[in-house]
Amino acid sequence: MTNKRDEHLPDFDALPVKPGNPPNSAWGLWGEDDEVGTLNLLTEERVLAAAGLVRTGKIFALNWELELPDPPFFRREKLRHQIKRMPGRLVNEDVYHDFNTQSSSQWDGLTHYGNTPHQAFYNGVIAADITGQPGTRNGMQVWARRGIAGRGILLDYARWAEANDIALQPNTRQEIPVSHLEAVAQTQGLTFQTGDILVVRTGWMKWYLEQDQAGRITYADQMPPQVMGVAQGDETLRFLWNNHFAAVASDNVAFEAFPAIPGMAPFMHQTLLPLWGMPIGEMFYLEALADDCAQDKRYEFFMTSAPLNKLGGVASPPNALALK
Ligand code: UVW
Repeated sequence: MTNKRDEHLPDFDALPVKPGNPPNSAWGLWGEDDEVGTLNLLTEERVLAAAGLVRTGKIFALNWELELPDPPFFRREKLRHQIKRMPGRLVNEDVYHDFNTQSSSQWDGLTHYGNTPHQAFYNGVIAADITGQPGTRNGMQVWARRGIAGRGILLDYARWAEANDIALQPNTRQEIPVSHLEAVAQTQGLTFQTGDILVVRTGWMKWYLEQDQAGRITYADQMPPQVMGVAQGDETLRFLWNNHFAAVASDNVAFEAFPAIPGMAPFMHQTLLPLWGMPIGEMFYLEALADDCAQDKRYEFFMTSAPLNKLGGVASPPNALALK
């Protein structure tokens, strides 16, 4: 699988960008003070080109219901919604209680995971820099003010696996290897481009939606949940970095297979977020988009996302749209 490279970016094996920085780190590539990481790849030219992918006017909204999954995983808070009725007026307001941005569809932001060996977040930010107060570093307000838009590409792994007699076990930590991702892209006629937003439909959410409430409770009771996802390890890191994706997202709980196995490949969150500044999207609702892509055989689209403008926010509902 070739990538249409149109600018000089270091290869994975040439990382770190600056000697002395953590291995595999891109710190400094977009400036010492940069707070948006690989979103820098969403240049005006790329956004403009991606907008040209809108041909039918169809819109696919990628947030899952805020009430799902139910119960949330990792014992995270379950959103409670109060409709506040204004006394004496025919007027209502929303009040959200226990709104944990990690409980449903989300972008993991650059303060969600640090890199444990180096005790640092993206671009060397340390825990003490993350205050949630004016001057706080790497918070969601930066992405929110910038906005996210570009060429989204869907790899419908679940459909490809079914067509290739590969049995899916979404409630296990079944790994999707790079060779399969590349085979899906080839089957779908996709060539990766620098700055693509990679969206992988693993089949996890389809499986989850088929479970009854008792099954959902049993599954969420596992600590941690077993989740099918992209394989952990250097081969995947090399694939993600060398294709220079601006962000990655999937329909599952962690993008990567979960949990990580101690002594085996490290949890990739600790590279993507703190070393590259690469947003990780989780539990994106991809079912309707995937059906449409299968129908018209177009797996590329204009993708937009407006994260919550919250000072110091760690994560956000993606509020992402795929426009075709
Ligand atoms: C995991 O760490 C598994 O997922 P999240 O990014 O939601 O914390």
